[in-house]
Amino acid sequence: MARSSRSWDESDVRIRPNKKGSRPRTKDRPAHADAITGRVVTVDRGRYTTVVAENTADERVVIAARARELRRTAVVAGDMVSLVGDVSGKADTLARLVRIEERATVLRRSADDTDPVERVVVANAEQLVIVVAAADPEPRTGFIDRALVAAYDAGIDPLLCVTKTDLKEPAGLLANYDHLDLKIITSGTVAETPAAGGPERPADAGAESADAGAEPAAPQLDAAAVERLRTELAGKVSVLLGQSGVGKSRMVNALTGADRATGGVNAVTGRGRHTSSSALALQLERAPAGSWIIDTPGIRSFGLAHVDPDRILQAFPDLEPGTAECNRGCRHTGDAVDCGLDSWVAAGKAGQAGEARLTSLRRLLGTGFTTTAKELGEY
Ligand SMILES: Nc1nc2c(ncn2[C@@H]2O[C@H](COP(=O)(O)OP(=O)(O)OP(=O)(O)O)[C@@H](O)[C@H]2O)c(=O)[nH]1
Ligand SMILES: [Mg+2]
Ligand SMILES: [Zn+2]
Repeated sequence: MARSSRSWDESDVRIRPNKKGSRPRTKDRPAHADAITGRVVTVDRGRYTTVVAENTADERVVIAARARELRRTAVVAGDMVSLVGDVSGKADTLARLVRIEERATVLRRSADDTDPVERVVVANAEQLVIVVAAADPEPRTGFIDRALVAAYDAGIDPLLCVTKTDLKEPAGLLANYDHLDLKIITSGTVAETPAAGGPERPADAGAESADAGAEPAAPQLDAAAVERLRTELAGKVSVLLGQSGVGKSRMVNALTGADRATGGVNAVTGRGRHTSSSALALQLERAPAGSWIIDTPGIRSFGLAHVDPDRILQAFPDLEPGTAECNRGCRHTGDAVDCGLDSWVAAGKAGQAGEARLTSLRRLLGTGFTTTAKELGEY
């Protein structure tokens, strides 16, 4: 996939202007009856890397450029597209991407809650894996709650994956979600000690190398956790989303056998280094056909400018029933009079975390819904 297509540029695929000076009519355009379907796995400077003939002997990577008529349309990882022209996938060939198939789902976010420009993160994902680290960087429930709203709004099933449990016990964080029907997978590294079932040494391996004082092997991701996640991802298209440095790419490598770069976390700022710079879809290893995982670059904030406030409430199923007692027109914000959510939470109906959950909901509902990017950074 690391093929170079530098010898091509946009002008090679541009449709010549119509000599009569009028726009070509639809019926004059090729119908593209011979088009084949590809799955966009990554996008880089106007080049779309697709996989065609998936799971057949002909499966191959085809690089494509967008046809001129699509130049205003965002094509993202996960899109299914129609390709024409040279679809051989041979070195230095370039196919033409002429159509985006209808998307089953669209995961969107905006830079902040006031930014009217929504970005499509990925298309056709069936599952959103919200990745947070138990520590380094510190987890933020606000981020998780926002991602849950975005998943709910997009009709995508959420799953919470908490990494780096070797650094910190995640119980406190997870208590927030006790009252939610949310699938949670925890993962961490384990130091591989010879006694812990590593490959057996030959009897003549020598006394020094078997010495307990030998250099311990680098900690590996806990294989059982990776397998639990693999089971959840099997047969679906999933996207991993989370802040930089939480371990998305490391997990993707473990699941796919890929060799994505992974980076550290800055000791001063506690933030990741934004190691991954574009979304990339990869096929899961040891899983049925159609099991894809999309690794994405770390994001700092999850703006929800595009989400209707009513849908935000619905993404809090532990609280939502409490609004039955509200006055008509109640907006359930902190300044609302006699909001049913207060008594619902006070009566313990949303569990021990009810208070914190209500605070989180109200932060999202805001007063006028004008959270800025700077405030989002606090989540
Ligand atoms: N201790 C510990 N470190 C981990 C774990 N998972 C990942 N890491 C480390 O965390 C660092 C960041 O991991 P990445 O996989 O690059 O994180 P990312 O989420 O892909 O980051 P971006 O690409 O910047 O968004 C790397 O040094 C990983 O080795 C874990 O379970 N425990
Ligand atoms: Mg990464
Ligand atoms: Zn209310």
